[in-house]
Amino acid sequence: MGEYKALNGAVLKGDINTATAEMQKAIDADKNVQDIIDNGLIAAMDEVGERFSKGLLFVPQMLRAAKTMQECMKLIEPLLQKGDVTPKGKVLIGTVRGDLHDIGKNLVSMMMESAGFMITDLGVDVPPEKFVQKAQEVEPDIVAMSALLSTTMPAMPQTIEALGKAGLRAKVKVMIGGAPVTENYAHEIRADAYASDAGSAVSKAKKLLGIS
Ligand code: B1M
Repeated sequence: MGEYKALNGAVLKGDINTATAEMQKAIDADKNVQDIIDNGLIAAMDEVGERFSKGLLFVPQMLRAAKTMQECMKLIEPLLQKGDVTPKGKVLIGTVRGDLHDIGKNLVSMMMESAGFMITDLGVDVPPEKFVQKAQEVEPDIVAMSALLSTTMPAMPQTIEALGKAGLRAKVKVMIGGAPVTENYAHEIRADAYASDAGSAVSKAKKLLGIS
C-alpha cells in the first residue's frame, strides 16, 4: 500500500473528503490511473474485506468504504473516457441475481466503455430473465456477468441456460468475472471467457470479437 497510504487509510475509514482529496492529488501528480485504482483503491477494499472476515469491521463500515471508493472512481471516470470512438461491439453487463456488489462491475463497464465498447448496464441483482429480455432488445455481442458472492455464482449458469432457452446462446459470447469466479468455473459452466480484472476484461472482450 506504501505510496498510497493516506488514500488507503481514508477509503478504509470511509472518509470521503480525505479520500477524494488524496485521489485528486494523485491525479494531479500524473500517477498512472491503473496504479491508483489497483494500489490506492482496490488494495484498500481488500483490506476492508479482510477485516470484515475477521469480525473487525461490519456491514455499515463496508458500505461507507464502498461509497468512498465510488466517489473516488468518479474522479477517474473522465480520464478513462479518452478511448477511440469507433464502436468495438455491444456489451450487456450486470451483477447477477441476489448480488448487490457493483464496484467491480462498474469498473469493468468504465474500462470497456473507454476502450470503445457500447455498454448497456443492467445494474445489480439482475435475474436471468432480465438478461434475456434486454439481450433480445439490444442484441449485444457479449453478455458480461459479475458475481462477488460464492452463493450467487450459480445464477451465472442459470443465466446461460436462460439465454439458451431463448435461442440466444449462439448469438452472444458470455464473459464472467468477480472475486470468487475462476477460469475453471468458466469452463465448467461453458462461458466463453473469464476475466480476473477490468483490464483483462477489455482484452478478453476484444479477443472474443476478433479485434486486435
Ligand atoms: Co460484501 N462481501 N457482502 N459488501 N464485500 C465481499 C465480496 C466478501 C469477500 C467480504 C469478506 O467476507 N471477506 C464476502 C463474500 C464471501 C464469499 O461469498 N466468497 C462478502 C459478503 C459476505 C457480503 C454480505 C453477505 C455481508 C452481509 O450482509 N453479512 C453482503 C451481501 C449483499 C449482497 O450482495 N446480497 C455484502 C454486502 C456488501 C456491501 C453492500 C456492504 C458492499 C458492496 C457495495 C457495492 O458494491 N456497492 C460490500 C463490499 C464493499 C465488499 C468488499 C469489501 C469489497 C468489494 C469491492 O468492491 N472490491 C468485498 C471484499 C473484497 O472483495 N476484498 C466483499 C473492489 C472491486 C473493484 O473489486 O468487485 O472484486 P471486485 O472487482 C474486480 C474483479 O473481481 C473483476 O474486476 C474488478 C476490477 O479489477 N471483476 C470482473 C468483477 N466483476 C467482473 C466481471 C467481469 C470481469 C471481471 O466480466 C464480466
